[in-house]
Amino acid sequence: MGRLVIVSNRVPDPHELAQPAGGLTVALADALRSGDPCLWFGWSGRQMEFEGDPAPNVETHGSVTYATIPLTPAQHRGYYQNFSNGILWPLFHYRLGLMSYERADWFRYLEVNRLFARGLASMLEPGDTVWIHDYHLFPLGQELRNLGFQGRIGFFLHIPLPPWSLFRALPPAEPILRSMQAYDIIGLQTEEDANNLRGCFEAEGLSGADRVRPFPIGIDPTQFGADARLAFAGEEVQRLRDSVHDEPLIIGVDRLDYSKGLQERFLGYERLLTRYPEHRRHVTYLQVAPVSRGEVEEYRLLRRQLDETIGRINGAFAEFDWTPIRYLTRPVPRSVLAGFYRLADVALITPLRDGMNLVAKEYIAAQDPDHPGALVLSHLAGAAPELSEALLVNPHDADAIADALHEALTMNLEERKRRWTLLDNEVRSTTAGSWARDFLTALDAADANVDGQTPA
Ligand code: ADQ
Repeated sequence: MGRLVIVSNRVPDPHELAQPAGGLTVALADALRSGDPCLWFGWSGRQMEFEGDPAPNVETHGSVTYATIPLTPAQHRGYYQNFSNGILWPLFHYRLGLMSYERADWFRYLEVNRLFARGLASMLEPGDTVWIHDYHLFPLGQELRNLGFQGRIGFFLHIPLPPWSLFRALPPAEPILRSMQAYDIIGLQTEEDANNLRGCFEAEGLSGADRVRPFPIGIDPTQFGADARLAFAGEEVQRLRDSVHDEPLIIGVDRLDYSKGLQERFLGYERLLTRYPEHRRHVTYLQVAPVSRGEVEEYRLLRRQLDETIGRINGAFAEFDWTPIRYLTRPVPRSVLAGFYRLADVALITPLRDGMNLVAKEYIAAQDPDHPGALVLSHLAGAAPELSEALLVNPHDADAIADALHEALTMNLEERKRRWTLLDNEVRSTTAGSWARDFLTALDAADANVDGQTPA
């Protein structure tokens, strides 16, 4: 049997794999623990000038071999900052107005995908199964086919995929969709995303709709629950608990990203304080939002906007002994966050669009079954169809957020338990491990797809 070969833009630090930090690594860690030989290929995170193709840096830890290559500063800017995060990310999160397209960036994106393909092809063996992740690497499968690789190649998209009416605004829409014909299986987070991709293929007259399937990603709820119980007894949770004096705590945890709806969320919380003044001087909202992609202009602007909004709300509503919003842009270790989730009475998670949103699932897994908190969740998160027993809100509607927060803060224990039990069953039914296994089983069962053509 051949190896599993995982390709993603970033490769986790092998020393941190026992305590992985990002959504993708968390989910894949389970698949890797099986002990079968695996190769993980991607960018090293380093930028340097080089001539010709850089040789991959190879390190083996247990059954996993990590192979990484550097990028030049120009490649990093064009492929990663501009095309992936300045063009694909906003468009795929339905924010066409934030997309700033330059053809030169598309060429860099292709150049890096070809660089990845050449670096990886030199390490591939005939029986290998390749699993490519996310929007940075759409054309990689086709580039591997062009170099003669005939084994199975699967692709999973972690972010939403917009309908054709939006997708077609991307100047290289056609070559990107065409390159996806090289995949034997294409996984998306939700049925809606899968339907959108099928619609794009159809609009371009491409086959491949039968290879598109939803595979909603999950977490490891048993492990996360154990982490939460441990952290709950720790010093940080004790300090947080002492600081709120048995008053209600609302928590939000997101990367500082415009897709997460933070500005709208703060306005929704402000509306709560205006329309339900009984919560003033009692409730505390803790938002953890570590800075992300700080080199992209749009993210710097967002950070300034949030600083101003929070300053204004705190200035208007605070008392000398009470602050309505606590805001951290420093990262908090996941092991501590898990305890904060368990302590919080309400989680407020209102992305304007989100592929899945693992924080929502982590909050559920962290709860005490005897005293669970309530989840307020955007109906535009990929997690919403599964987590339908949450208080679902439209994240653009400040009054809807205020009403849902009030309902969450005043919900009786019986109703909280009823909803949480159903939510917990959902979170346990699709885990990180089952997600990876389901995808790989489907990929294994797919007809091998040579030269991007489905066999007749
Ligand atoms: P993200 O946009 O990063 O992921 P999300 O799924 O919520 O969004 O979070 C990923 C992980 O990062 C979670 O495990 C969370 O605990 C951690 N994290 C988030 N904020 C943190 C913070 N402030 N401090 C420490 N850790 C934090 C992308 C897509 C999502 C999709 C995932 C997985 O955008 O829609 O769910 O990939 O496919």
